[in-house]
Amino acid sequence: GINFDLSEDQVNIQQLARKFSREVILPAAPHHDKTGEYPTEIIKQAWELGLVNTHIPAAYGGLGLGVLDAGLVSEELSYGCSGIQTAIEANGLAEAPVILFGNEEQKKKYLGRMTEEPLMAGYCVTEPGAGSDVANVQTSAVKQGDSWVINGNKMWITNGGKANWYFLLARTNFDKNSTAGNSFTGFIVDADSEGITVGRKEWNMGQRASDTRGINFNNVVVKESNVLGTVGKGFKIAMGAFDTTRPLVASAAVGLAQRALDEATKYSLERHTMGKPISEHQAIAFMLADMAIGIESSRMMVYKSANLRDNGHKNTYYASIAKALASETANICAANAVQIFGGNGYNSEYPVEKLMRDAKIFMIYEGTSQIQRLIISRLLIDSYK
Ligand code: CO8
Ligand code: FAD
Repeated sequence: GINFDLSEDQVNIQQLARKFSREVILPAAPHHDKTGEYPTEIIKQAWELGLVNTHIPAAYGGLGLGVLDAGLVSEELSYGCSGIQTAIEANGLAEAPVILFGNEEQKKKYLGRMTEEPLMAGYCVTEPGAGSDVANVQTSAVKQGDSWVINGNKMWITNGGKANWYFLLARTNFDKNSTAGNSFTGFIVDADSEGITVGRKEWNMGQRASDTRGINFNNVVVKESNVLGTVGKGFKIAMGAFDTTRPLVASAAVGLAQRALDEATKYSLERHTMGKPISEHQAIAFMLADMAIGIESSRMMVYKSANLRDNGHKNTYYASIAKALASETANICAANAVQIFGGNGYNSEYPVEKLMRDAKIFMIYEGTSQIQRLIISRLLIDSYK
């Protein structure tokens, strides 16, 4: 039956992540936001505590945590700084295809090294001309002897300039009549391969601690042994990863939303107008209530979508609902927090303007809100046919 209690292990990892986030990440967040400096030292500390690469199975040196466990961690890390959390969780996204579709040798080599040293990884799917429309990816991989030669440009790659290796999606079937499900192949590419040029760090609206870059692949040679799964079946590999990671993006959005609610509630108790704390003006109290409604329902959708995945059920529909709901809730909560802080909310000496800038990307990366609705509506309508 349904049980909303977390296990003792889950409470423990949640507490560990909470303590680390509030004591280490949160105080450092403004510095990384202002400078864009990559949080190498913080990631190293998080890695030592087991808060990075949480889903790598025990056989390859990891903790082998489930999606729900990882969601508890990502919510807490994001509470401190969603930019730092994104840098950390981008590893999980790059690793997901390898965990799901890699062979023993690939897992040992590429997952194993992530648990031996605090390395980063990146997921290279998006291109300058293909973001939502993954089926339009143009990067090509052509077989030559027992290797593949990769050419193309990827864009907006998180950890782009920090990664040790990339998951990369490339077109391998050039027949115009071939379907998306048969046209692409997933590769593991070592980041120091000859022919890779990493672009500048992009200066984004928010989540500035995270490293986002374009990457050019020019005649990059990848061995056959680095093909993930079956040649031609990469689209499903790239999509399959999202069933694990979209609940985690949603949980990070919940973490940001919770931070906004905490900051706004505390401020509303301190700030007085018209002879009373602003929390006693119903207009403010109801904004707080709306934030709580959004956060509690988003968190439940995170738990549900993660729990289904952990129990081996198809969760695409719920992962998209969780992602759309939580990312939009985070934006409403951050905007409400700025409103509740008044003029102070608009100023960078206070924490909430950063939350508002950081929140927007949750509605864009790992599939925009429109793409989540496309996935949800397709599955919904199909279920009525
Ligand atoms: N699982 C398995 N297979 C799937 C899935 C799935 N979830 N979804 C689709 N497929 C299969 C289909 O069954 C179909 O197979 P077949 O050809 O055999 O019938 C094939 O894939 C093609 O599917 P569609 O016909 O549905 O393909 P469409 O071209 O219509 O488009 C989408 C599908 C849903 C629009 C897809 O292109 C999509 O998801 N777009 C959004 C892309 C996206 O989310 N990009 C995110 C990039 S990563 C990122 O942003 C990282 C953020 C930073 C890191 C954050 C830290 C966590
Ligand atoms: P477009 O696809 O051009 O969309 C433009 C607008 O049109 C959006 O509002 C979209 O919702 C809407 N739209 C598009 N198609 C439809 C449709 N069929 N129906 C309705 N509306 C539609 N990608 C990676 O591969 N790896 C990463 O690590 C990564 N990290 C990122 C980090 C950051 C900071 C950013 C900004 C992006 C990152 N991305 C990454 C890319 C991200 O996933 C894409 O930006 C996103 O999927 C949207 O693609 P796009 O930018 O090409 O927008």
